[in-house]
Amino acid sequence: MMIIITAFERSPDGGKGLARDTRVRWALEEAGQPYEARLVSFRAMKEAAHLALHPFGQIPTYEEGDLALFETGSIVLHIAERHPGLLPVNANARARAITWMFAALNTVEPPILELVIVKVTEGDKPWKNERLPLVQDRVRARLAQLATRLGDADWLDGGFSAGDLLMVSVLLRLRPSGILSEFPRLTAYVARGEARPAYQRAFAAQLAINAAP
Ligand SMILES: N[C@@H](CCC(=O)N[C@@H](CS)C(=O)NCC(=O)O)C(=O)O
Repeated sequence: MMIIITAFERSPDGGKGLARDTRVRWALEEAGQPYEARLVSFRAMKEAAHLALHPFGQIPTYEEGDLALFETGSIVLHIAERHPGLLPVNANARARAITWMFAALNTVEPPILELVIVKVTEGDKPWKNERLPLVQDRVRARLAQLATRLGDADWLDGGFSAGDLLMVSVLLRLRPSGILSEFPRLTAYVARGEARPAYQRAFAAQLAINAAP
């Protein structure tokens, strides 16, 4: 059964891999699963056909036969549970890897999203300049904790897992801010993720769409 995901017809980042379909593509590439991407415009994302798949009118979605999923955490977990390579076999190690998936999305991603909101969505508001340093410091605090836990290890808990896949994906969104480069261990961690052949294929696939005339 062919897997179909949705992605932006035109990604706001112009194809730098920051749209969230990249993390789903990456998981599918790690799992060796072929897929097709159905591209949606911003208008189509808010129309009934897409809302039936994604109640919040966003990308990505994931369809496989009669299964339809939304939310990248759920989609990556679904892929990781069905195919080897993204979750350890040992039950406790698997539970810890899933914990890192939640940590990426529930603890590390929210302050990073706040930063995007202050800079972009609320970029013209009078409070921007007062709020920005507060949000930047909240991001730095989280990154410092994460860098301490990572230490000199390559990955968060043993071998590469879906936890790392989501954590690297979340951290990548920080790169344009320059904050990531304040944390050499995390910079190297993200670079290790990006160097994975599966990531490179995922990145190239989304870039090809956005580079098309
Ligand atoms: N928590 C969701 C977030 C999905 C999300 O924010 N998608 C963005 C693209 S990266 C989107 O569709 N934005 C357009 C919109 O919200 O209208 C997930 O992880 O799947």
